[in-house]
Amino acid sequence: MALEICVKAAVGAPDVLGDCPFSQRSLLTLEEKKVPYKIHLINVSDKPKWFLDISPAGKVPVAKIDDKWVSDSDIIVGILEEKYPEPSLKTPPEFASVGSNIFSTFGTFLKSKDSNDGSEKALLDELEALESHLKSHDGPFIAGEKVSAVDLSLAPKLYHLKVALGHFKSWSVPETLTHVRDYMKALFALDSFEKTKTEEKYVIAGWAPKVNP
Ligand SMILES: N[C@@H](CCC(=O)N[C@@H](CS)C(=O)NCC(=O)O)C(=O)O
Repeated sequence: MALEICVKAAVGAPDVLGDCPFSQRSLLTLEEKKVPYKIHLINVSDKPKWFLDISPAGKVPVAKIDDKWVSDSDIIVGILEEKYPEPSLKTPPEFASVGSNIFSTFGTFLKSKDSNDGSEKALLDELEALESHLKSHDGPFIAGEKVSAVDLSLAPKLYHLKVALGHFKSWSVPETLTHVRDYMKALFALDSFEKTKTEEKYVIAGWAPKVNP
């Protein structure tokens, strides 16, 4: 039986794949490993009882692997790596935390209403650190020629960054950060990314209530 996975439905469109980067990360892993799966779209504003029964914290993604429901993308991705070792998506430990502060600094900058609060600089510092990693290592991905878990975690987050900052702040990754820009292009061009990405309008709809509460 195919693996089952509950992921977020789009805000305002419960039949369409939504904007959860942790859900997309899990789907990307399944796609890269070519594991067949069945999706359940969860409207997180109106969670069905069966979903709350399997996910008491009410969070997506949740995956049914070997008849057991498992929460949290870190855990799901870890189990998938063990159960389906080929192709390996293991990131060498020394690269595993590259870019790990980008999503939180992006979120703070996106929601900021004070242009002098340092939130843009905090994000730029993180993007510059990524630039410097990419510049000093062979690419196109963080661990080299092959895509690995760290890229699949970062890809949806960088997509949210591009779409939401472009929309709400007319902001884009500076042109000087050429390696980051090329890295984003390489991620977004993956077949697995194309197949699992959220339409831009739903990324915007997902962030809108957080940007303008
Ligand atoms: N650490 C979790 C985060 C999951 C998470 O925050 N999911 C959000 C959507 S992106 C969610 O389910 N929100 C619904 C809610 O909190 O009610 C993971 O990696 O899976």
